[in-house]
Formats: sequence, structure tokens, C-alpha cells
Amino acid sequence: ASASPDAPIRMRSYNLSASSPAERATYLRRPVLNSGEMINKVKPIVDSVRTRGDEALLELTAKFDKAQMDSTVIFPPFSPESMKIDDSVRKAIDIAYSNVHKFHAAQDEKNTLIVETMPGVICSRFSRPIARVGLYVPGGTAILPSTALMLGAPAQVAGCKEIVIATPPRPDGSISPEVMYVAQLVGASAILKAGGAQAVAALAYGTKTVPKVDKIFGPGNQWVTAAKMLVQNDTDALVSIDMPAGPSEVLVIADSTCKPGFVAADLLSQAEHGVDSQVVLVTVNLSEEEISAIEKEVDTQARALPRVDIIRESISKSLIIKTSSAEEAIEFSNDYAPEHLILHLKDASAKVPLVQNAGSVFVGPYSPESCGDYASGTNHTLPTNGYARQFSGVNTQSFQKHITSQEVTADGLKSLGPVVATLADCEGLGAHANAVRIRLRDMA
Ligand code: HSO
Ligand code: ZN
Repeated sequence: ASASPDAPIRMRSYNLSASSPAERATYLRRPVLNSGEMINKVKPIVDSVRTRGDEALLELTAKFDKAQMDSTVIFPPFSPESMKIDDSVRKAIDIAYSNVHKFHAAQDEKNTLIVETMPGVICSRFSRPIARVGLYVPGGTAILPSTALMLGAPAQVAGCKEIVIATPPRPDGSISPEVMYVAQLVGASAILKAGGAQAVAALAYGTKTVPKVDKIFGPGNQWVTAAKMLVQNDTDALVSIDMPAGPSEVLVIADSTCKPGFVAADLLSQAEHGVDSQVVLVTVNLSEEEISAIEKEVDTQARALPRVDIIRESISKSLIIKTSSAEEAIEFSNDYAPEHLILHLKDASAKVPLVQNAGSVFVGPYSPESCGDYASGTNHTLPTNGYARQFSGVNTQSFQKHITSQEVTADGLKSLGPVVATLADCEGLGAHANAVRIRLRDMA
């Protein structure tokens, strides 16, 4: 990668059918995350917050965020001053909130599921909110009120009683007013003005002032991710996490119906997140001229962007994979399992049934990832690093758990009891068998 401003901002390209299986495997690979090493680095931080609580939290916040504070937690009502934002931004947040709330409210399974598996054997399942949740909103190179929204709205829909938003403070100890405004919208019960591994530790164990939570959500840097993994494994913390997180990614599939400018803009919108953002373009039967039209757009658009230096680095690590059919392209994408999949294809919606692995899909020329990142209604907290194979993005159920229940009638037990007793005998568990037989005898 060259940092020279004159060097073209371009991706490396490969022909899929001319690639060996080993080469194909390298296209699917993400940069290695050295999670073992990170765990060792965050452990002392997590331990100090666990053992020394607020004192350690204040010290670490002074050290890492350069903020000298007497207290890291604020509770509602939040002062109007702290939430003062532009009218146009407020209106935009309100519409985004309404859409995200609407889509996540529709995911709420209000109805108890009831199935009579045999006459008199009634099984049911119902959901309950996770009582206390911690939402991590990263600081860093961009402020992300949208992340507060994407985590807060479903928590609110699910009915979580305590919603603690953690985010690193600015050096003056304040939080961006946009994040404060969203916190108020989603009904946050506390704001933890801390970031990094120390914030995760405070949420996991609680301190004198920070409320302990039951589940921690949200993206973050390697420190945050490692701390989430660490506390999840500590049975003393008794806390779970949303999903393993890695650098953000997009895979764009484009055929000759695409507009090169749209494709380039979509690639760049992901590339600007960070130097480790993963950007893949999979072309379907594009000529060399068509591909260079996209490359030219990438270069020109990138140069006009405020975060061109970040983009230069992420684009230099990005790939163009040439394929000769939409099916071949989607098969590659399914193997890659991208966080975001954008389909710039003829009849794009007809291709969606072929998608097996992806965090969220953006269908057709007028569905940029930005819509899902901010305001269409879908969530932007999605599985990265290939975890879209087995993880879903954050959704309403992420903030709930399901309880099952059964009620067996006397008649039900007459038919089910002998089945249970036989299986209990088979496992040599006499007390189990007896719990059934004592009732059957009583009825006889
Ligand atoms: N694309 C990011 C989410 C985001 N984009 C926040 C803008 N703000 C990860 O899915
Ligand atoms: Zn984004």
C-alpha cells in the first residue's frame, strides 16, 4: 500500500475461474485477529475495574480518554443543554427512530406459542425481556448516534427494564448531544461515560455507581471485543454478549446493468469506516472497460472524500473478484458470508433466494448500505468476519429470552407417563420414573 497522494486508489483484482482452490480460500480470508494476545492485554484492565470499581474506572478514563471526572455515570432526566442538536439532525433522528422502532416492534413475538403435542400435553413458549442491558456506543474517529439508536430501539421494544448506554466521553467529560438525544428517545436508564475494556468491565461487574447488566451489546475496537469475550467467560460476571465482532465489511455484486458510480459509492461508504474495513467487489460478466469504469469512479470519488486517508488504506487491501454468472458470484458471497451484501444485478430481488449467508442484504440500485446503516428500519449491528454463517444481526429477540412451559392433564399423563417411565428406566434414573409412576398409581 502506498500512502502517496498521487498513487491510484484501487483494489486488487482476480479472476475466480482462473484461481486455484488455495487462491480462492485466500480471497475469503479476513485479516487475522489476534484475540489471544488482546485478551492478555485487556485482562489487567478488566481486573482492576472488577476489584477497584469506580476508582479504577475514573483513572482509566483519565488515561485513555483524557477526561478528568468525579463520576462516570449520569441518570435521567438528562439536561436539555446536553441534548441540544440541530433541528435538521433531530428530525432525521426522529424518522430513523420511527422506522427502526417499527421494524423491530414487528419482530416482537407477543403471542405465546401453544402446541398440544399429545392430547392433554400442552407445551408453550413465551418471551420475557432481558432485564438489564448494556449498549456500547463506540467513540473513536466518528461519533455514532446511529449505533445508540440501533441498539436502544430494540431494547426498548423488547421491554428491557434497565438500558445502560456506555460511550467514551470527550476530554471535557461530556457526551455528544446527538448520542444524548438518542439515549433519551430510547429511554436509557443511565449513561456510562467510559469506553474500551474498562467500560465493558464496569457493565459486566457493576461498581458502586455503575449498574451491572445481564447482556452487553455493540461494536467496538479490539479492546472492547476482547473485553466482551473475557467477561462472557467469567461465571462470576454472569453476563452474555451479542456476538463476536470484527472490522466492518461489504460485498457488492455487480453486473452490466449497474451504474459504476453507484457501485463505487457503495464500496467507499464501507471503506471509510476504518483502515481495516473489508471491501469486496464481485463482478458478473463485466468487460475490462466496465471494470475500469468502476475503478475510475472509486479513485475519483475517493479523492473528494474527507476520510480519503482511511479509504486509501482500506481500498488498497480490498478485492475485485471476476465471475461469469450471478450464481457463481452469489456462491462466492455465501462462502465469504459478508456482513453487508449489495446486489447491483438485473432482477436483483429474484436472486435473494440464493443468498444463504449474509448479515443484511441491499437489493437493487436504489438500496445503498447507508439506508440500513441509518434509517430504513433494519439493524446495522451485524455479524462480521464470516460469522454470518451462524449469527443473526441484532434484533428484538436479542434482547429477550424464551421460556418454555408445559401443563400435562391427568389424562395426558396417563398416555405420556409410561413413555417417560420407560425412557427413565432405560437411563437407569429410578427417581425420574418414580415421579411419573407415583402419580399413575394415585390415579388408578
Ligand atoms: N456500517 C456500519 C454502521 C454504521 N455506518 C454506523 C454508519 N454509521 C457497520 O455496520
Ligand atoms: Zn456504515
